[in-house]
Parts: sequence; C-alpha cells; structure tokens
Amino acid sequence: MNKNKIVYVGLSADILHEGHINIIKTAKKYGDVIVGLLTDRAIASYKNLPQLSFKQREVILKNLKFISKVIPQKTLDYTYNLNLIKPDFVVHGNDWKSGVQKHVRSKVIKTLKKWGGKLIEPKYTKNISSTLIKKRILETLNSGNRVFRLKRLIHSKDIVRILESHNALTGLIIENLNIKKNKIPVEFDGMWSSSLTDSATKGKPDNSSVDFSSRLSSLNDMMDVTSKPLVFDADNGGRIEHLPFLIKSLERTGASAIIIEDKIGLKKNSLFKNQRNTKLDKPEQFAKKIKKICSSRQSNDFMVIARIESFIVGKGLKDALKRAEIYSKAGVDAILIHSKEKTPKEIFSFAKEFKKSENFVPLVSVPSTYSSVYEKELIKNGFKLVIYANQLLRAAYPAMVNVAKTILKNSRALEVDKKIIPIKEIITLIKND
Ligand code: SPV
Ligand code: MG
Repeated sequence: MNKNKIVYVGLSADILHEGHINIIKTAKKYGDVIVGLLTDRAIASYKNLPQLSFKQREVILKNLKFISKVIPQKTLDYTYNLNLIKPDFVVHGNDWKSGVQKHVRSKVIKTLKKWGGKLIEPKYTKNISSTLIKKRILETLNSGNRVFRLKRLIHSKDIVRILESHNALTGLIIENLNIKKNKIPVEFDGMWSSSLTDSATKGKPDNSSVDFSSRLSSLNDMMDVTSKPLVFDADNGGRIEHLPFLIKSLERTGASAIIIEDKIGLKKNSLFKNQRNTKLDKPEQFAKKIKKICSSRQSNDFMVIARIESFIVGKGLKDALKRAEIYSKAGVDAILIHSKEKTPKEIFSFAKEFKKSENFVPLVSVPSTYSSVYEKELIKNGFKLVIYANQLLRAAYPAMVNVAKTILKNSRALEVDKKIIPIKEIITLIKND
C-alpha cells in the first residue's frame, strides 16, 4: 500500500456484491480509500432510486475494513468532491467507458490531470449485477418498503411521475416500462388507483358506486405483481368515522398515499363541465378528516394528500388558498390543486401565491385537460408529483372497440390480426416460471 496516498471511489453501494469488493480492494492497494457515496438525489438523476437509504448505505460502507472514510457525493459528476479532496487516484470499474457515465468519466480524467492524479480502471466483474439481485429482491419485497418509497422519491427527484393503473396488467406496464431519453433511462415512479378508471373498468359511473372494498380488491391485484408505490384516489374519503378502517386497509395493502377531495354529496367526476350541484365541504370540516387520517395512520411515511376542488366548482383562487392554509395546518403532506382548464394558468397562479406561505407543502398536478404542460414547467412552478390520471384506459377502450367493430364488419378475425399482438406474444406475456 502507498502510505499517505489518497484513493477516491464513487459508489452507490445499494446492494453490495463481490464486484464492489473487488473495486474497494483494488483501491486499497493504492492508498487510503475515501468513498464518495452517491446521495439518493444523485442516483435518481440517472437511474432508479436505491432500495436502501443514504444513511443505511453509509453505515454499511463505514464498517468495511478497506474504507477509511465515507463522504456524500451529491451529483453524478465527481468534480466537486475531487477538487475538495485532490486524490492521487480514482478507482472505477471499466464499465463506464460507454453509456450514461461516459461523460462523467472524461470529466474525472480532466480534473485529475490538474494535480497529476490517475484513474485506475479494474476489469468489470462479470455475471454480477445489482439490477439482477434487485429484481429478485423486488419480487419478495414487503409492502412496508413500498409505503415509504413515495416520500423518498419526492425528496430525491425533481418530479415524481405517476400513471393511472386500473388492473394488474396496467400495473405491470408501469412496473416494467423503461425507455431511454438522451441516453438516460426514464420510467414511471408509481401507480394511480383512479376512482374514474377503476369504476369505468367495472362498467360503473365515477360516483362511488364502486365501494372501498371493491376498490381495495383491485388494489390487491396490482400489489401482487408490482413493487412501485401506489397513490390511492379515495374520493372524499367517505364518513369520518369510517376513515381509520380505510387507512388501516390501505397501509396493510401497501399503498403509499391517500388523496381525498373536499367535495360533499353524491360524488361527481371533476372533469364534467356542469358542476352546478357540486358542493364543497366546509374547510374546517374537511380539516377534521385530514386530522383523523393523520392520527390513525401507523406510519408517517404513508402520505396524506388533500385535493382542493375550488377551481373545479368555480370558487377561484382566494378560496383555494384559504383551504390550502387550513389543510396544511391540519397536517397534510402535499396538496393536489385540481383544474379542468385547458391551460395550467390557474394552478400556476395558485402555486405562485401558496409558495409564499410558511405552510407551503409540495404540490400535485393532474394534467388531464391541460395536457400540453411539460413536466419541466410543473417543476419550475413548485409541483413535485404529476399524476397522468386516465390515459391508459383511454388508450385501451377505443382500441378494443375498433377491433370488435372490424370483426363484425368482416365476419371473421383475419383483418384485426395486424392491429393486435400475435397469439405467441399474448400467451407468453405473463411469464410462468
Ligand atoms: C380520477 O382519476 O378518478 C380522478 C381525477 O379523481 S379526475 O378524473 O380528474 O377527477
Ligand atoms: Mg377520482
């Protein structure tokens, strides 16, 4: 070992495997090892949030005999920490020569040059992957872990992206779909159990005809085959006296958040133009529901989100802001400000004012009617969660009607074959191993 030499190793170290140990042992040969442990935010900037929190990962690394010190690395980019420490060596597996980290690698080489530091790149350990291990763990993941993931995501990402799921199959799409955008993998962070699409799937209107036991049964189906967080749309939550039982069921099932709206009377979907008979609850009365949920939840990680319907019923900004203050003081973790306008103008004006309040909490957006809004605009205006509330069902329904019509028209099924997935694919869609 080179005495007094400093070796820097950047790690996520979510699931420690022999590949990591190989890197750390190699590093130790060159000097004292300082690990720059990537924060949740740094990791979330280029891949999925780790299973273990920063603190948990830190404890593990601090107790490894080859490591002298662990410091946070707050970005994927090493430059800040390297300038701080000026290590003699940086050690990293040679797998980063291509892909998302290629650019990070070039910057490391450039920075090290300033004081004559060297980059050491041991051969990447084959046949071992955190992703593979994670996949197996996720399959047996307990619901507790899922519950607290939403809060962690909100703290670590600029915006948390949720998509509507109305059954287990749509849950699987959200769970597994992953595309590359500018070489960075992007995916949905969780599921929205929508009262609208769950009811429509059951052929019923969105007026609470589908009761909570039925809604929970749909939830269980999704939970059986997924691991991502789920946000539950509970309409107005029902009677205050029944809320503790609903919360207990939701937490047990593994939901991460409940959203309740401040409407009373027979439930009517908020996107209907005519809201003449829709009444809002008295804000103080609704605050009692919030307090009831907060006091009956088992874990503070289970998030309580209040949905303000002032704009929906035409009550305007002042009413919405007054309600936001009251609901926030009652203990909500976030506020969904709903709108059925074609642009996000009114929700942005709400955000601008509410941001000034000392009771500000993260905001949630449901861009169904103002769908042209980009996530980056929502981020800029203080939104932390975006819920794409109904798009999967809206896609599936016309596709099915179209196929049914084509079969009727042709008195046979050949014509639809090219519009639908092959039999081979559908029978192997769900793996049976
Ligand atoms: C839902 O998806 O059921 C919602 C959102 O509550 S909205 O349809 O806009 O009311
Ligand atoms: Mg709903």
